[in-house]
Amino acid sequence: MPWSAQLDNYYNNFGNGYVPYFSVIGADYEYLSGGNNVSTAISAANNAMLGMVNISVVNPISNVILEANSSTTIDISDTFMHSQGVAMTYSITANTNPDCCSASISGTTIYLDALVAGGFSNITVTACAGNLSADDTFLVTVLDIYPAPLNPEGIVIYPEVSLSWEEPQALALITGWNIYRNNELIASLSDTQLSYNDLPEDGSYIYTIRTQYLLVESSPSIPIDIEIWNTIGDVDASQEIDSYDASMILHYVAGIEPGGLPFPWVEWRIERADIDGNGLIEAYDCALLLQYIVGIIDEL
Ligand SMILES: [Ca+2]
Ligand SMILES: [Ca+2]
Repeated sequence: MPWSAQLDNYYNNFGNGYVPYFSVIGADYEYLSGGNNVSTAISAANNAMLGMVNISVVNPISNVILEANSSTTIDISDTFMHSQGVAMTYSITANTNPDCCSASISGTTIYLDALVAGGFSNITVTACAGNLSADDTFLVTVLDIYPAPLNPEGIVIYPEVSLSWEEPQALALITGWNIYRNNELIASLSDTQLSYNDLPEDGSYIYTIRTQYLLVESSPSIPIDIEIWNTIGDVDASQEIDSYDASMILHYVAGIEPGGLPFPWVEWRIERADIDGNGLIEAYDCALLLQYIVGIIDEL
């Protein structure tokens, strides 16, 4: 911000009836008048200029993205400016997440140590000179180069296993996803596909998903444990046997679509509803299921 750095005494050039004045253009856009007295005007202008002495941020520090377990330095010798060129001292006055990235300063050099991937921290540097100070805050984001998929989930909608996951923040370009069932690769997907439906045989499985980065594959995601069984009696595949399953059988026998399910039922549902295994779904199957639910019989 420019302001007048020089005041000239034109007193002798003013005749009677002139009012000497000085306008000072600066941070406060002040208009100053010395009345009819030049020394008062000069004094007022000088005081205003002294009042405008400040420290400003002239080159803000850029945000940085760092790989976990890496270090870097930032030169801040051009970041701040004192309007009168007075020497300043610098310190780190805030670090919102030091567990993610530690910061220290020596002279005009900031030292950053990126620690834990997947986080960020806002770091503030303060320049001081006498009673004056100014802050500059920048963002440090810490990432892995090749992180695994985030928040993997799997649900059973018999007979399918429906898998989903989220894209991690990565320094490298993600080109796809690889699906593993019991450590065996079963599918490779494009980068835009963030879900997958598997149709395994009944059994217990551990699914993992890995991120593909061009030529590098990430470590496995958190594993997903899945059990998928064609359980006799669990007609709605809710993974438990209750009176709703018995109700579905009765609806079926009465020729009413149970729970909005269309006829004919798929083969696995018919197998689950035929409790006595005689090849037919009848009221007796419902009766057996109810006896099991209330504890009259121990097994189906
Ligand atoms: Ca059920
Ligand atoms: Ca039957």
